[in-house]
Formats: sequence, C-alpha cells, structure tokens
Amino acid sequence: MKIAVIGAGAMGSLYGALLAEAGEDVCLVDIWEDHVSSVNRRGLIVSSDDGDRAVPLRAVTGAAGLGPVDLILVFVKSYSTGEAARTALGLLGENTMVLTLQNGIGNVEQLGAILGPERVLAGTSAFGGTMLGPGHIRHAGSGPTMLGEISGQSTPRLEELAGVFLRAGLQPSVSDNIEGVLWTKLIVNVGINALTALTRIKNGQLLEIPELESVMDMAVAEAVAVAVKKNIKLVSHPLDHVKGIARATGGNISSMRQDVEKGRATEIDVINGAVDREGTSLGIPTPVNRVLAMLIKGLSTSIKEDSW
Ligand code: KPL
Repeated sequence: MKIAVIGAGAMGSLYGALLAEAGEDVCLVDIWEDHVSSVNRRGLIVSSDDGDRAVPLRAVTGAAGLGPVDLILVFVKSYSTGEAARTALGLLGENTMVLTLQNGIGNVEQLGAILGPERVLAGTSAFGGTMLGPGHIRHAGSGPTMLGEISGQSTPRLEELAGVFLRAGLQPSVSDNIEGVLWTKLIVNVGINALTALTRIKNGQLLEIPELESVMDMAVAEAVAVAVKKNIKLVSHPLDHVKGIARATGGNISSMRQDVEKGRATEIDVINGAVDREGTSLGIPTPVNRVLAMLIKGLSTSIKEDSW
C-alpha cells in the first residue's frame, strides 16, 4: 500500500517506520526540515528497550509529486488539521483513504470538509512515542490501534487497512462505534492532560493527590454528561477507564505537559475546550473544563514570556 504520513512527530514517525518495515511504501511528510533530511540521510533511528535500529524511510517537506497514494495517515497536532488537509489534497486518487489517529474531537469533520467525508476513517492509538531529536524517536510502548468507519459499517477498505496494520504489528481492532471510541479517548485526555500540565506532575501522581483526583472526577463527569446528551456510547466505565490509563501510563509526562513546557501550542481547544463548547451549546454546565482550558491558556502564555 502506498502511504503518506502527514505529521511526522514521534507518533507519525513510529507508525511510518513500523509500516515501512512491514513492506509498505511509506513517505513521511513534515515541515520540520532537520527531521526530514536526517531521515533521508540515515533512516529513522528508533530506540526501544531492545536497542536502536535505523529504519530506511523516505521523507519530504511538501507533498508535490508524491501522490496519488492509497492511504493518508494524519498525525499532526489538531490545531494543524486544516493545513494537513490542504496538503493532502495533492495526494488524492479516486480511492484514497484518509485515516486520523489524532487526539481530541473535530478532526474528522475538518478533514471531511476539505477532502470529502466519504474518504475519512478514524481511530485512536495506544502506542507511545517520544521525539528524541531530528530523525530519532523512542518507541515507548505498544497497545491497540482502534479503527473504524465513521458510519460504523464494516467495509472492504476497513478490512484491508486492518490487515496492513496487523502485519505491521500495530495491533488493529476494528470498531463499529468509532465515535464512542474517540469520545472515550477524549475523556481520558480531559481527565489527565490539562491537570498534569498545570501541576507539572506525571500521569500516575494524579491518583496520589486527593485534591487533583477530585478535579479529575469533576472534569470527567462533565464530559460524560455531554457525551450522554449527544447519545454517544462510551466503550467502558469512563471514570474507571481514565484512572486505569493514568495508572498504566503512571510514569508518562502527558503530551500537554510536554507541549506547555516546550513552549509549543497545546491541544486544549479540542480537549477540555471542546467539552466546554459542546456542553454550552447543549445546555450542560461545564465550568471545570472551562476553567482548566482558561488556565492552560494562561500557563502557556506565562511560560513563553518567562525569560528570567
Ligand atoms: O494520550 C495521552 C497524552 O499524553 O496525550 C495520555 C493517555 C494521557 C498518556 O500520556
């Protein structure tokens, strides 16, 4: 399968490497020139508990001349989804699939509006990756890749995709309730990301500090109320699920804490901010999510301006 991965951060690069090692024809697309040139020069270096290996991969900073491809895998941060979709326009063939494994909600709709809703599939990833430097990532953990059609249908292209992911060791699991899967992941991020970024703790410590655990409970309860009002079927008991993930990823620095501390934009608008927006439009009170979103905006600004 000819695959373009748009957004070659740690996760995009990791998926690209595993798919290439399984024999797929993969190209990474990213605007980070140092990363792209390093990958082209010496392959992508993947470090893991088993040691380091170089995975030969092609990478480009723009999509000109690359398409058409069979699959566009979108892994950019959610605030760059519109830009990724415009890049993807040049890669479309008649049957090109577009798969988003990004955090937050709203990506499916944005990609569909630009590329055509019929092309878009969605999912979540439980793999862990960290960017160590240009051309160098750490494969930090593995877990299921949930995949599904937005319609919930089982289709030949979904089966084909699951087969490709299976051969690459990406542990695919096909769902007929992908909206429920996306919201369940959203609620994990709602409970963990902003709180760990604000207090600068590791995920597991949220469960050791009763005050933070109760803010987590409140933020999750609001998000669950919004999901229930939208008739979304969450795939497991939400609060237990969030706490289980906080425990399982106890040593992790959440992606939002990393973004804040590195002075990068965060995904707050598609996580706690999105819960607040949806809640407000449905008449569900979401004050905890609103305050968390506001505090993250304040923290991001103060960290950027903090020069002493
Ligand atoms: O998805 C994550 C993130 O950091 O964005 C969790 C599950 C919270 C793991 O760190």
